[in-house]
Amino acid sequence: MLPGCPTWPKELADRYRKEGCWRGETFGDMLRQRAAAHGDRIAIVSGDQRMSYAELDARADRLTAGFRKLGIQPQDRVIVQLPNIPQFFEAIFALFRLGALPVFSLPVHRKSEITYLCEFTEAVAYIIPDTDSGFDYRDLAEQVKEAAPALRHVIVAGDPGKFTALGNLYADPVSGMEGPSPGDVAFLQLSGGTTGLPKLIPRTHDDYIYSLRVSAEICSLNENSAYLAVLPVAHNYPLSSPGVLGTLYAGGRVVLARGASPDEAFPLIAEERVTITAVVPPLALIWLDAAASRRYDLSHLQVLQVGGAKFSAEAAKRVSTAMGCTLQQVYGMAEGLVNYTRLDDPEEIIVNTQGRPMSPYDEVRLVDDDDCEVASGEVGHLLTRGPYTIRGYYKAEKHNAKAFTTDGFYRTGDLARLTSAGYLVIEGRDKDQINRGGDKVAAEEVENHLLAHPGVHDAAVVAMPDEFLGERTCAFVVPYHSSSLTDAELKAFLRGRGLAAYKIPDRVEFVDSFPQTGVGKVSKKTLRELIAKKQTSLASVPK
Ligand code: J2J
Repeated sequence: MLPGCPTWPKELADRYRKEGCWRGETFGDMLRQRAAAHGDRIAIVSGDQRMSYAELDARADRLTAGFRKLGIQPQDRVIVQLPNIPQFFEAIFALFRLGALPVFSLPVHRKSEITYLCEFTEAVAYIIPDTDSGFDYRDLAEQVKEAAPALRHVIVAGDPGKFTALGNLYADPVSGMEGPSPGDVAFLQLSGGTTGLPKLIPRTHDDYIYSLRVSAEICSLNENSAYLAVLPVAHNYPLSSPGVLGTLYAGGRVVLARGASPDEAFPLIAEERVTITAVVPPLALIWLDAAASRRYDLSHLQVLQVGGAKFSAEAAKRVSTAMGCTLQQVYGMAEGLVNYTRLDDPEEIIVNTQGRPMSPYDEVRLVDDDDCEVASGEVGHLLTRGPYTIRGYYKAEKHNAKAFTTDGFYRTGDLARLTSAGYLVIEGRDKDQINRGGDKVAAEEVENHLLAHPGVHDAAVVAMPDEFLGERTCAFVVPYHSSSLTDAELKAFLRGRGLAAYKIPDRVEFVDSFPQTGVGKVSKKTLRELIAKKQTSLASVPK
């Protein structure tokens, strides 16, 4: 087991095995079995390219050999920053077979995030595309290498420039290689984050495959299913709920979209006869409007999943008519627990709740500030524990003591209530995070970057309501008296530090001081109210 990864106590692990949750599978075996069962069936569609299960299996084997030749060892960490392309799958299955650990980063991450990931995980390699969406990842890699010299290899899918070409690594498969055990950590997933530095989530083969299996069952996936991946596949939601891996688990077809707009996604839904896809609420709103005016055949689409942030009931009501399919609300987290509304649930539940836990072994508690259970139907802090919810972040002992209870429940930071039918309704959040339409921004991380500016005395980042994204970010800044800071200057400063674009504050408010709570802490609640009010009064000014 990788050092620094807390795991389940023996009696619970034994129970999860005995009850058949953990079946002793690994990702490497899973692909091998699917290739044996449906070798000729198409696993991945990307543009004109169609890759069968047998091909994916063989290419992953050849890449495993290539990675090994390069010196990548079991348990080595490898940053994977690839968009929705077939090489993503070849690379991760090759790493899984080797027992090396993908560290999933998102295509939007930049120098600040990637350098941190490299350093913190002591990554030996970094896998990127050459360019994507007009951005040259080789330039980014150059900056990252300078900042993290321990990084040994930059591997490029496409034109490698001065780095190593992924395409040149495929080698003759080696036999008799001992792979990882089902209980081993398979990869590190990125947490949405609430602290200055993002936390890493260790997921084992056993626990993650269990979550895929149950998710695929709940979504009725089978060999005839086609899942359209519009969100970036490295994110936990399109990766596993049931996502691309759940689809491969079920022997279905993964269709990769390079863009999420209706003009890119709708033709794919029609041509590839897509049966299920997953979006975040702002994208759902765009699709709902577009479905009325575009004449694409969406008739094969059975399920539109919406999750990652709260989907309003008003919008939820429109899905079945506008898209001609069933809405499934998904409330999940990379740390584990995922909730789904069921496909045959009554409309009232589908529209008004964020689903119920996928597994009968998920334990969910709603508690008050003193960790005492709230009365039934009341809003409380949601705590959870179960067969696919982590017991601690990677190398984060101090933080883990706060983020988990002594009996191993994860403190989700979400405020929820349970309906009488056992469904969760998300009512808010008590974590220091802004959910920008599904993109999570840790306030403290952005504040630390702001504080690095010599003209900034203090900074507090809070959410402000937004009709489209649900929330946007507002940075309240106390400048030094002598400074003549501007909004544009601060944003440019953050960009210059290599912060991902979605973390750059949408709005900056300069103030003389911060309102305080009774105990002298910055009152973010007051700041949130302040900016919400300011927005409302601005909105009501006659034009
Ligand atoms: C309200 N808040 C939600 C929802 C997530 C499936 C689906 C989503 C994620 C994900 C995921 C929400 N309504 N429907 O990993 O497997 C907020 C909560 C939660 C946090 C987790 C999956 N769905 N959220 O979004 O790790 O605050 O995972 O704790 O990115 O998103 O974020 P993340």
